[in-house]
Amino acid sequence: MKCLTWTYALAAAGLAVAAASIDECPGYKASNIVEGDTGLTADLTLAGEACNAYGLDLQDLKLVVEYQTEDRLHVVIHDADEQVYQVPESYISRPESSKQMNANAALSFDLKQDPFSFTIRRKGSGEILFDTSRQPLVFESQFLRLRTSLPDNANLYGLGEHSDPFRLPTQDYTRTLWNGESPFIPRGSNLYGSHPMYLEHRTTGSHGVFFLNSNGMDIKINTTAEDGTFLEYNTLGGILDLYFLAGDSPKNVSKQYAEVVGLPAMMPYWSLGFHQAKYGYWDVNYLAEVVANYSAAGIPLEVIWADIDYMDLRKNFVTDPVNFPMDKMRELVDTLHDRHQSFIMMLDPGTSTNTSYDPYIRGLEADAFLLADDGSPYRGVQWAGEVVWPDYTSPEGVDWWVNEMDIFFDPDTGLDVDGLWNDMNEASNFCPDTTCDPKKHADDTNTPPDPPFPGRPNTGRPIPGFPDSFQPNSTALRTRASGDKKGLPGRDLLNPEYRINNHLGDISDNTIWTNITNHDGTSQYDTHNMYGLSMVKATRAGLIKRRPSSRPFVLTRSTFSSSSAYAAHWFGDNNSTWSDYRVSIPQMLGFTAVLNHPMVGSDVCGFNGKAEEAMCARWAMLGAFMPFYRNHADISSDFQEFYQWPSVAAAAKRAIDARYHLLDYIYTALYRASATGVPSVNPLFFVYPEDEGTWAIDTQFFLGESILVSPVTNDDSQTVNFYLPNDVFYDFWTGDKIEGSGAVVERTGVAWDDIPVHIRGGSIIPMRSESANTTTDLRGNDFTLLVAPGRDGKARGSLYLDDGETMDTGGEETSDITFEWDGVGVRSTGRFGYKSRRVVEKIVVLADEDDEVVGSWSLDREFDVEIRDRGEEI
Ligand SMILES: *[C@@H]1O[C@H](CO)[C@@H](O)[C@H](O)[C@H]1NC(C)=O
Ligand SMILES: *[C@@H]1O[C@H](CO)[C@@H](O)[C@H](O)[C@H]1NC(C)=O
Ligand SMILES: *[C@@H]1O[C@H](CO)[C@@H](O)[C@H](O)[C@H]1NC(C)=O
Ligand SMILES: *[C@@H]1O[C@H](CO)[C@@H](O)[C@H](O)[C@H]1NC(C)=O
Ligand SMILES: *[C@@H]1O[C@H](CO)[C@@H](O)[C@H](O)[C@H]1NC(C)=O
Ligand SMILES: *[C@@H]1O[C@H](CO)[C@@H](O)[C@H](O)[C@H]1NC(C)=O
Ligand SMILES: *[C@@H]1O[C@H](CO)[C@@H](O)[C@H](O)[C@H]1NC(C)=O
Ligand SMILES: *[C@@H]1O[C@H](CO)[C@@H](O)[C@H](O)[C@H]1NC(C)=O
Ligand SMILES: CC(=O)N[C@H]1CO[C@H](CO)[C@@H](O)[C@@H]1O
Repeated sequence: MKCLTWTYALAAAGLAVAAASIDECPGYKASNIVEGDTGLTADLTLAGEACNAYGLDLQDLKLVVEYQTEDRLHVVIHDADEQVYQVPESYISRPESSKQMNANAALSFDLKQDPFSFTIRRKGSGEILFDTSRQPLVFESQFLRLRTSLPDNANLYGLGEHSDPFRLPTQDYTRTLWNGESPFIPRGSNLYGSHPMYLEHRTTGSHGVFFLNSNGMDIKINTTAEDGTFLEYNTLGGILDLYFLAGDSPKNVSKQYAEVVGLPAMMPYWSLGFHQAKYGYWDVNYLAEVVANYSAAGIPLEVIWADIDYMDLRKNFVTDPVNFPMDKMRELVDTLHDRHQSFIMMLDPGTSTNTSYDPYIRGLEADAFLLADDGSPYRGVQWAGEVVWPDYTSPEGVDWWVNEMDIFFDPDTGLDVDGLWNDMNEASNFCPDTTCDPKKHADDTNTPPDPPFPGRPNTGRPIPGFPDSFQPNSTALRTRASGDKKGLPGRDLLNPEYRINNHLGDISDNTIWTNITNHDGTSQYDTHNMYGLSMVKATRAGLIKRRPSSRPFVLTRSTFSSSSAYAAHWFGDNNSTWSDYRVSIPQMLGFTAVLNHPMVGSDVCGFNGKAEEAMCARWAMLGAFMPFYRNHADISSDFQEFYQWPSVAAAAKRAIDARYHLLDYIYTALYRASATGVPSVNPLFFVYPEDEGTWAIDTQFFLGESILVSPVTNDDSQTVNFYLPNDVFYDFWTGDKIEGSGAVVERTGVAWDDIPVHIRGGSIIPMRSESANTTTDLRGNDFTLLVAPGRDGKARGSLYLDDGETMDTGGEETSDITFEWDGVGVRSTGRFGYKSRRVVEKIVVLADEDDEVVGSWSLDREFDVEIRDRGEEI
């Protein structure tokens, strides 16, 4: 192995190294620049005296630039020895590179040698998109800094998870990325997930920048007199691994990001139904009663959820023998299935250390858990009291988890669940900090103490002797070093000198301590933000093992870039307030449009606190137009099922009725997202990128690309002012035509069971002609095509059909049908692999006088139907 850099060697030898201020950091000098047809490499050398501001400056770095596709440029700056931690492929596999000839690329990379900086430009226009020249690069053992200059008041989106405006502030703003338990989704803070991806929109187009780095970080966005507007990454480690995405339409940025991190998983059809959950459904009878009460109220319920209440003393994989006895739970699940309803249960990562708990004993034998420095399982406190946590990145951890799922969810002897819910996976630890004694803390907080903890053989906590990590070459020119990319030795993994702005305090507070080593030799310090990602990968694997041909459904609280390939996401423990009702829209837009996460939603009516009737009615309607639609509340909150208030029940019925009419339209939007990476829900500027009036809007959205939703957002109000782009729209409820002029429209007297929804002219919406009480019944209904002609008199739309549940049919048994209206008739073309017995039974053309034609057009093959007289239209 090569020598460490000199400063590093000094410090490792215990010699004092002087620290200077960050402003005195010398930057780097580039040399040995080798340009090839598909990229470039260079050596970077520290350009002066080390500043050692928040760690030790690394002397020698390598720059590797690769033109990966026409639209994607990859820039990596890593330590020459490749010892510094890099995100392992086991979490996120890297995209294929087609190794584009530099000459064909949409972006260009230019380098300044001394001091080293670089710019990314759009070829053609020469417009600069990213420019690091205003500040020297800092690359230290526990701190990296890179700043890019931006246009004044840049339009930036993404960098989730947060509860801030969709278009991010450009003044005095810090986006901290460090996954943590975040009750009440505080504004301006780190929340449950980390996605270092932003989209910037300009009059000249959109581009994206994805920083593939899992370390804790502060991303500072600010505007100062000297420097104008800038964005600055301040991260606690890892390497600089940047993907530049050329766009230039906003939607193309979304697709290009999906190409990097992977396409989202397709959801089962049933998961688009309405879901009900609550922490505090205290026995199996109660679950059944909620289901029955929904039926009695005539409100369609698709899925009932069991929170941790079902567990025996809050332990995964065991039901409470008194309140949720297994035989009765099995009966519940069978009954739900007979009624065409589904059942989802919670699984937390924290695993009880109770010695009479078989899953724990099996996990110990399997070496499934994260280990402390003495080789015993690392312990903390979670719902089950003293717990250990699986290492989901290790084969031992995954196999153990999948096996426990196999046993507990065995359809013949256990619970035949339809989907799973992964919570507390940031990971949350009720031990507040590194002074916490888990047993004592569990005692003090009245979590029953466990019997004495058994010793287990000291495995020596080895850092496994991996061969040089194999990575798909990110450039043909890349040279490989001897390092294992698992992290520099000698770092302070608990208290790095640079303090990120974590709302929970130190980086080890309320989570798995960051000095814990994973089975693969990496540290929680580096991989913390991906714990939830590793958990959902294992949970999905477990679901696939038990039903290999069924599309799994997993819901997760914690996410990282690429989680959508495995799970849906809800926005965590919000509050029952108007503010959190409103903020669910920017939260959704961040995830669907920028972060490649199409299946998302918030806890409808709010999780914490008491839901007010009027707010819950509004939220019931808004939630129905979001991809994931679930009412959920805390144990300490009042019951807030929609049937609790007549007005809310009325709103929910109307909303669910509309949602179910539109369910195949929504399903098609999710299919499109999973097949191509385009958003399931679009901000207005994704559809009207040139209209500046749309850029900051985050109280309205397009479900898919054609359904404009403009809810009342003010507290207790019946008035809404919403923006209508310069285009033609049709009221979804009445069919009335309304000409938009790129201005705000006021709507008063919006009843509690109403929500303004418009169809964008130029669209054809495939709808089920009738709604139903379950999605199974819904699939038995025929279709109506709603044609909403645009200003040019034309319209188009599409419909994706499959059986709703089979995995990977390879497209053969699916249909993807395009409908086109030319002013005279509707024509259908496309792929017709799904043999449906349902037909299009009606075509309605919205106009000043609606045309309506009844027939029976098969969805198994093309049709061409004339609706208006050829002479009648222009
Ligand atoms: C933004 O810049 C101002 C002026 O220099 C400074 O006072 C403030 O701390 C900066 N904010 C952040 C988040 O860095
Ligand atoms: C978007 O990407 C497609 C290729 O996927 C390309 O044909 C099209 O020109 C791009 N459009 C814009 C506006 O970037
Ligand atoms: C179901 O409805 C009955 C009758 O209104 C009510 O007494 C009961 O509390 C409800 N149960 C649940 C679980 O909501
Ligand atoms: C992590 O830090 C804690 C608190 O200082 C210490 O007790 C523990 O031994 C350390 N664990 C490891 C694995 O280094
Ligand atoms: C361990 O679990 C068993 C079975 O649920 C329970 O009876 C016992 O009280 C638990 N022990 C502790 C220390 O919590
Ligand atoms: C990576 O590059 C090296 C050096 O050019 C070459 O020997 C190796 O075959 C490449 N591997 C792949 C997977 O392209
Ligand atoms: C949560 O909402 C309740 C009303 O339901 C309110 O009283 C409380 O102040 C809110 N808490 C926070 C932290 O916003
Ligand atoms: C749904 O169920 C209610 C009773 O719970 C019934 O009145 C209604 O007709 C059903 N709707 C459909 C479409 O089957
Ligand atoms: C904790 C938190 O973020 N609370 C928010 C709740 O809603 C109010 C407005 O109603 C916000 O001002 C708070 O920031």
